[in-house]
Amino acid sequence: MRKLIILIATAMIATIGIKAQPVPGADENIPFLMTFGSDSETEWGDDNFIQIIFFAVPTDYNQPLYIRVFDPEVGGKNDEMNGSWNTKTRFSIYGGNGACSNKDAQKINENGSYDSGTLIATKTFGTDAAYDNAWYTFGPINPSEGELLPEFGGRIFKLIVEGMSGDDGNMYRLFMSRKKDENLKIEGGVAFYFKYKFRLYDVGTEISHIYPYIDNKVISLKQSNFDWDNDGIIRIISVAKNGELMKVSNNNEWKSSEHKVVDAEKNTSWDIQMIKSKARPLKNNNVVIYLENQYGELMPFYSVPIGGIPKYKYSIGVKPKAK
Ligand SMILES: [Ca+2]
Ligand SMILES: [Ca+2]
Ligand SMILES: [Ca+2]
Ligand SMILES: [Ca+2]
Repeated sequence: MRKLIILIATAMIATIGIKAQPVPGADENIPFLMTFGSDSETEWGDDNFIQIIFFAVPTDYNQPLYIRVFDPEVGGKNDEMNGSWNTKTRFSIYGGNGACSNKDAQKINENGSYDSGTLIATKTFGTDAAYDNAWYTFGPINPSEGELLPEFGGRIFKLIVEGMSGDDGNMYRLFMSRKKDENLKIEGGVAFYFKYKFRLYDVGTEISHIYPYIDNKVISLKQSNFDWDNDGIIRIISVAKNGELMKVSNNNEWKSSEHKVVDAEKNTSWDIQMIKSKARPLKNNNVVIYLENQYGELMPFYSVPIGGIPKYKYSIGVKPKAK
């Protein structure tokens, strides 16, 4: 049975993988990932100056792959200046045993052996006009160097982004590519993460999304978000939920809320929508969010929704009257 579930999950990841390699994903509608320098105050929106992103490569892919970073440096366009530019950010790619399966790599507070696995490539960026508003490419990487974890979609690579020093905000985007100099997706590839740090759009008309997959064992989900600055609402759309609200944090604080899973939601994705305040949309709003199941385990969410974007079904969502 477990094998069957893995096969189904792999097949679903394969079908959604077509547009899965940009991070943030196209369906997430998030402008940039974000990591601040380690000397920053957390009230700029980054709670601990580390971001971890995983990439899954299907086991039948045997060509070189590349992990590309848009605007890896901190300066010029896109980034957030605090005083003067003085920030260094290190990007490191890991594969091999433990890269993803080591539980320290799947925790909220990155400490312990979160850098588990085998280091494949690393580069530290300061301010660098050559990579401002432009791509830097890691690779070629041999796909066999990834950690084999079929339940996560194949061979897994881990990208750790660390703010090493300074106090500015690094904005960047990622792409797992078949080519060195352009973004060409790997069929069936996907990205996933256990904790996500990013920039919201500046305008109040944009809706950003994350898509956790609700597997059979999840009966309740607890979300925690940081430094949302009360910028609008966060709500759940699923086959059975039509806008259930999640608690939203203010400046430099965490807020959590717990949400029950109903049977109809098992083996579907949730669409967690982040709807900015139309009345007073904040500029440069950096935020953090993560999700836990009822065991306190972090739940991965995917760069595209597994099984597609869920739509509310009136017949499921309407609760029968109590007798
Ligand atoms: Ca600075
Ligand atoms: Ca820049
Ligand atoms: Ca940048
Ligand atoms: Ca913020």
